[in-house]
Amino acid sequence: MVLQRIFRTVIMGPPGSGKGTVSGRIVKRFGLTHLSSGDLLRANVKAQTELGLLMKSCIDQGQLVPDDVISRLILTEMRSIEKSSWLLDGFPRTVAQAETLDSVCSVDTVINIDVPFQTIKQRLTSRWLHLPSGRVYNIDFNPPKISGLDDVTGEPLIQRDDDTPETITRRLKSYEIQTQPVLEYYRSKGMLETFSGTETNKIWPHIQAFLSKKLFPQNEKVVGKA
Ligand code: G5P
Ligand code: MG
Repeated sequence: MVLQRIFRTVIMGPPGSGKGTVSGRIVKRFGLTHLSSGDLLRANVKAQTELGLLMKSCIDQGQLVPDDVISRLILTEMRSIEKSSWLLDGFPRTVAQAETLDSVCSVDTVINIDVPFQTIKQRLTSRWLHLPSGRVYNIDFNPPKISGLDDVTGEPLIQRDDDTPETITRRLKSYEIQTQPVLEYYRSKGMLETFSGTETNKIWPHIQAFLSKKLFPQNEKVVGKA
């Protein structure tokens, strides 16, 4: 199915709520271009760019990087996909970032994945990542076909330096203090759509149905009097 117009969506949720996992499904199902602030930062750390070297300790300690740094990085990347429908994952994370985003484009909808913190802690310590693509695995939920290797490329998987129990606690705290106000920001604008649960496989059909309706309203059956 071809989209009739450009569609811009943001996916939010606490660390480990499944933003990356659900984004992968949205990309596959709806063909949106995925832009993840965390993946971008990790690529900079891996490539040892000046920005990556400066931000590594911030990320490893579970703190947010400064608003101006991440905003510049994301807005630069967004320029190369401005003619595509996209899905922003991990940005905005503060009200200041949300205002910056608003100043350059209009977002159609904000998907909020709401998963209890207790569920998250268990998940993140068993997460494995394919760094170049951002593909995520989990020993319990979606293990790779061959242990330690990416299903698509066969390249080695890594564990993130910020997936230790202490850093996960700090990331959740920073989410509560700095990111939850962003949910309120979008809620007050009538843009927030929240999906709650403890299992991605149960949440996903609802997100899929919601996006189908938003992206292809013409396919919705008209129910009414004959
Ligand atoms: P990131 O990279 O944006 P977070 O902390 O927001 O990191 P994270 O950890 O990437 O979010 P996620 O994408 O929400 O989590 O979750 P995921 O990877 O899909 O799923 C987590 C695990 O659970 C995986 O192993 C997956 O397989 C498994 N899983 C999924 N569903 C289920 C399920 O139903 N059951 C089970 N059992 N498992 C499941 O940001 C990282 C850092 O970068 C900086 C900050 O320092 C941040 O801490 N940063 C920013 N700083 C400032 N501003 C910004 N905008 C920034 N963006 C990034
Ligand atoms: Mg992620």
